[in-house]
Amino acid sequence: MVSTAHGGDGSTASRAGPGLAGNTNWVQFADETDTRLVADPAVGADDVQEKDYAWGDVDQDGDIDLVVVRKQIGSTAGRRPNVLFMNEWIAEGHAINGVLVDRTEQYASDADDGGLGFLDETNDRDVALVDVNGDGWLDIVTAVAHGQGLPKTISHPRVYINKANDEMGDWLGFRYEEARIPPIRRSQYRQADCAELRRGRIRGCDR
Ligand SMILES: [Ca+2]
Ligand SMILES: [Ca+2]
Ligand SMILES: [Ca+2]
Ligand SMILES: [Ca+2]
Repeated sequence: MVSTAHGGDGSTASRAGPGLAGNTNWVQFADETDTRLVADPAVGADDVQEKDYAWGDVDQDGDIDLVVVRKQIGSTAGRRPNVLFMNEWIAEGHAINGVLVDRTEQYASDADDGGLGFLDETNDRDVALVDVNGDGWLDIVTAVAHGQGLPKTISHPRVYINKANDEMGDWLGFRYEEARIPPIRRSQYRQADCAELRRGRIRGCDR
């Protein structure tokens, strides 16, 4: 049998029950990119860069937001800015609920190193959402692939702290805090040009 789930915006989605276990058409997806992704095509629908993703409710308003870290494709030194997509609804002026809007400049460009946070060109290969400082709000941790010879802020992993809400209840976004990652000695990397997050620890990768 096929059951139908109704979304909060009036949309419906079909879901197959056990009786259709062998049916390859048990679910259908509709391409709604044009109406659900609001961004410059170069960082949105037409983005050709290498990407890694993390998703979670970063502003704690009940819907899932999307973090995208970007770099040039492959094991290369090409750096690219990242993107924070916020999940926005009719209440925020959209025609439908569930629209991912590029809010990088508004919510992810704060930094204490004099830079522009997510808008800095970084060679990020990995990203994770985790509550680094234990305040109940998801923070962003990124790890780079190549960074030799570049300043510490570019060559090292980064932590972007979630600034939570202000006293009015409005979410404040993220701030890159440079000192959250100490300088990492070369000996701490088995391969100095490649780092990734495993089990919550920063380690060199084996590739
Ligand atoms: Ca959210
Ligand atoms: Ca939202
Ligand atoms: Ca990047
Ligand atoms: Ca936090």
